[in-house]
Amino acid sequence: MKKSFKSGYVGIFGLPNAGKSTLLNKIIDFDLSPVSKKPQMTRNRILGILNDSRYQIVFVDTPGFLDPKYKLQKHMSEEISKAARDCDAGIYVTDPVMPSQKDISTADSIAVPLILCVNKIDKLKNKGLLLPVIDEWRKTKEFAEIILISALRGDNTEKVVPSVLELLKPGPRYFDEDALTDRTDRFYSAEIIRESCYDLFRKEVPYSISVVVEDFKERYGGKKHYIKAVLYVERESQKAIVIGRNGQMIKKLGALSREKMKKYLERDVFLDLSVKLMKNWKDDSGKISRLGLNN
Ligand SMILES: Nc1nc2c(ncn2[C@@H]2O[C@H](COP(=O)(O)OP(=O)(O)OP(=O)(O)O)[C@@H](O)[C@H]2O)c(=O)[nH]1
Ligand SMILES: [Mg+2]
Repeated sequence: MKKSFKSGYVGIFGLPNAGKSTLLNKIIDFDLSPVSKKPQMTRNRILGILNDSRYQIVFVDTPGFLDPKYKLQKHMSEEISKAARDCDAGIYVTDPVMPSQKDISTADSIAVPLILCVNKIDKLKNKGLLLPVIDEWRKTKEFAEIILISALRGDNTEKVVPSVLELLKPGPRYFDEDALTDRTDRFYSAEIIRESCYDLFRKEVPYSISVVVEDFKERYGGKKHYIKAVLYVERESQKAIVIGRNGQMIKKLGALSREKMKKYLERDVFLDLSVKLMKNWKDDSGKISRLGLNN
């Protein structure tokens, strides 16, 4: 390996819904981390690895910062703290508006060198409105760089990696050259189902769902995957919503998830979904752990 080979862990931080996962997916050019219109999509740290002959950057997508109100959110906050502790540099993603006190204090709480990505600039008709926003951020914290981006459209996202590389030191390759993530296909299959739940269900329902893949097998010489997953809900009433009248909703959920899984796994998928009740799991550390959310 050449001496100048660079590597490092780079956390992607920000408030819920800022576009962190969208940015990660854009950088690694793969729909790895689930994205939703609704906040609090990401619950665990997700690694997205960018490989090149000159570097390996391990991006760490994190849940959005929030004040934890129940045990699951406490777990999400711990995921952020772990990522912040372990990374060499960070990207802070924010909306293209005047930063709130929460946004400022959150960015300030991260100790590693940070690049500020002001995201969603496609939403602004008048880019001049960004000048006071940038000024405000400059006053509050010293960033290694400020980049105005649209993670969704890919505007200026090509500037992110070169800026990150400026902050990284020579280092080893932590993962295989062809690795994209440290998580298994099994993990992502559960995430795809959860993402589809955010698409289909309203109000508190998607937040009350946890997905466990109980069986994940290759069939027909690897041509097809058999995936058996259970959706755990917190209340009996939610079970009825997820199943829907005559099983309509769970059928819809199965069809939507299966399409995304086929794309992700590049295989045909047989998906077996069921719904079970696990009372108030979101506020019970033991249950959160049994659901595999602590991994
Ligand atoms: N218009 C616009 N929308 C964006 C952009 N980037 C992300 N979004 C949208 O913002 C929403 C949230 O995106 P995510 O990537 O899930 O945000 P996140 O920060 O990972 O959210 P959490 O995981 O819940 O903290 C989705 O509907 C995205 O499509 C952007 O550049 N422009
Ligand atoms: Mg996310």
